[in-house]
Amino acid sequence: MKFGLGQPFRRVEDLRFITGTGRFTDDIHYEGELFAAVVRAPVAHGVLNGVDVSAAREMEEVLAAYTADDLAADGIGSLPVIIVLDHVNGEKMPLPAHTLLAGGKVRYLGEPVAFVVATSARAAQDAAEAVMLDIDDLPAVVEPADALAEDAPELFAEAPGNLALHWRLGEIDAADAALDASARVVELELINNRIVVSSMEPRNAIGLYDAEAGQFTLVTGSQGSHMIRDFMFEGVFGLPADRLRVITPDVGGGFGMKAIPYPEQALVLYAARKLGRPVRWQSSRAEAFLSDTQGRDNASKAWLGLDAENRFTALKVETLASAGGALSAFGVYCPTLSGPPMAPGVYKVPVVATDVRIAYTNNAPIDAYRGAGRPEAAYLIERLVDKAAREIGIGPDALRALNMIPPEEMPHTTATGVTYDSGDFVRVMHKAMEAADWAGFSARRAVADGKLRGIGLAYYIERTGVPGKEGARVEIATDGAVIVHVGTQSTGQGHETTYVQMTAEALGLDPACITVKTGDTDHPIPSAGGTVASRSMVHGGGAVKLAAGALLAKASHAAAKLLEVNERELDFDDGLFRVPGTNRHVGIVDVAAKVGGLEGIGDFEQMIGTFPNGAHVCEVAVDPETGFIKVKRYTVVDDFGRTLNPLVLSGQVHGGIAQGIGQAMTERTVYDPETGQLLSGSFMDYGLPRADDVPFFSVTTQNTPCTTNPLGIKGAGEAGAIGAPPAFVNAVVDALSGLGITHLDMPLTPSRVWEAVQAAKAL
Ligand code: SMO
Repeated sequence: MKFGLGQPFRRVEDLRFITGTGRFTDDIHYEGELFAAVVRAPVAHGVLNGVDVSAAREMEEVLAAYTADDLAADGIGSLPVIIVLDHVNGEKMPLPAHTLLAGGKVRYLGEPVAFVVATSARAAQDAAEAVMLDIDDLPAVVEPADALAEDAPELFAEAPGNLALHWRLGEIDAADAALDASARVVELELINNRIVVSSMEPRNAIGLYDAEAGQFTLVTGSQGSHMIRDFMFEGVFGLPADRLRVITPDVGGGFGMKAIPYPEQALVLYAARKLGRPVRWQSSRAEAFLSDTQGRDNASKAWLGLDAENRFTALKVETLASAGGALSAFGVYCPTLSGPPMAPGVYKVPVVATDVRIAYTNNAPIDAYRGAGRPEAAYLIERLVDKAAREIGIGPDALRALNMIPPEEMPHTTATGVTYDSGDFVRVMHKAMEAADWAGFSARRAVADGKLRGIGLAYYIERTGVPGKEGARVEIATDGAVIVHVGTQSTGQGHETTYVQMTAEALGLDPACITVKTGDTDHPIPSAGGTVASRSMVHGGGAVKLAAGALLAKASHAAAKLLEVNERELDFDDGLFRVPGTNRHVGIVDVAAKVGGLEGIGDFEQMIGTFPNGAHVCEVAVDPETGFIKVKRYTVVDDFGRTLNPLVLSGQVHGGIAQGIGQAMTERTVYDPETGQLLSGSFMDYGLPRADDVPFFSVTTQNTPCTTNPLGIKGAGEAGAIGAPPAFVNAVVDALSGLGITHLDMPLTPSRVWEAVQAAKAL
């Protein structure tokens, strides 16, 4: 099969993107459209005595300036909290309202307080600056540990002590007992640093309202038009979801941050209804730094027990996490349901317990970021295992191999209740070590150029997918055009290519005649879950396979009639139905033309996650004089179950590694601890990795098919960002181990490394 699965088919969308002819939300314009600007809190914490919009409303070109009072008067509701859990003591977690505009108090720098609409973007911006805020400053608190301290300033009356959630997985007492009985306990405290998502295209929204039909339309960059509609609309407007159509055109990056609804998406709809004209809002980069949900931001203490034979006996983790100054839709998901179940990684650990406290803090809300909790779990266990190997004095690979779940024990249910269906971890690890020339490293380490060299190994596993359904519809029109409708949303992953490949293979068609349509709640598909948690190829792929199969069944029936044979006598290959032993045949496109078009619908359900896993090997050279780290080599071997397209797949892994190294080496959101002012509010101050910060990557696969997905696929989108931080930090710690350094917290910026080297030398 020329263009089928497994082929390095070139991305069909790239010509559009690299020639500047992509169509993003900001490229779409409507007659009579208005421009909105958001007035944002200039302080991190304060009592909002008043918002005076009178001067702004008087300005030329300005049509409206809305405050929380206006929204309340119109009965506008709050943003949703999708993940709601109980405290460990059984009490409900508090749910302070996440209003579209702040009223009464502001709780993070950049929180929206007013929404100004004018006939030009410039006029809206000028008017936003004319809105007068009367705020009494309150002390701010930006670190979860500080927020949970006795005398901390309280953000929400509903959340005493700033405790958003106290949650637990497993029995702490049992873990303590198992640790007490262990021959050795290895301890580690580490920080998973707060980072900005940095999507290439900042957020945006255009609201339209058809007063006659009472219908809203929202055009917005998102990770799934259906998700945004279903999560946000009813709760905010009190109207049934079918009154809103959401359209998502091309999107420049989401990484979890665009999976959730934002105030501005609801505000453009509100303003469009009030003003009877389209209202558009485009975030600036500065606003993105302030108001996009951010990732990670938790600190953990962990204890790993080992017996006399170095087998793991128990793992206990205590985590403090930040929620930020408002509870985002999946705000509590990452450090609870997502990360802790994956705490034991690929190892047999009989007893595992995690205690998590999430605190409200005066900074941007926290939500999903590429991996959304699983990177934290992988970072923790892979740093811990590495530290254990160093304390014992055995190779990091040897300790891992000793404790890895062997393939003959699959499926394996962890102590945290997760069932891995498949995987061959030792084999993948050894293949990666071979590809990285692990054996040759001691010679490379010996190079006498003043640099300290180190090699780091990390083995990640993650759980992909959100249990549920995904729909697809495949149509062949009478003119031969093939359209695939799916509800997942590419934000750069190349879905137009991968779904075309799947459909081309299933129907034996030329990829050039297949078009993929996504990003519209009006698409005729039975269900849609959007693109999160590396689920698109697993769930959307399953849906497309079902839909293509349904279409093929109809086509086969029709072809048998046309060829006047029993359907069972037909062969189907390369897009043709043939009667064996004769020259009678008909193409599937001709069948569609003769019967007035064909369609197939798939509604695929997968309730079990897939478990991509793999080994990352990172090699670094650290300059002890400057603290500068050069990544010399980077090697990955992944188990993605089945490769659909090796080009697209490596692209996913490359991007993930860059983001993972970014978090580990250069990225960190910095708020002033006293005032909560943002000190890293632009790319001048925030260290996004650049091309020369990373080497060429060696990325290959050693696949073991997933047994719970009909295509055998394991999700691949987040993987690179999960394996990279522990591999990188393990490598740097290895390089500095001669100085007695056993741990460094991310990001390993030159100053942090230099200071650690100086401190170690002074000892
Ligand atoms: S971080 Mo994702 O969109 O689950």
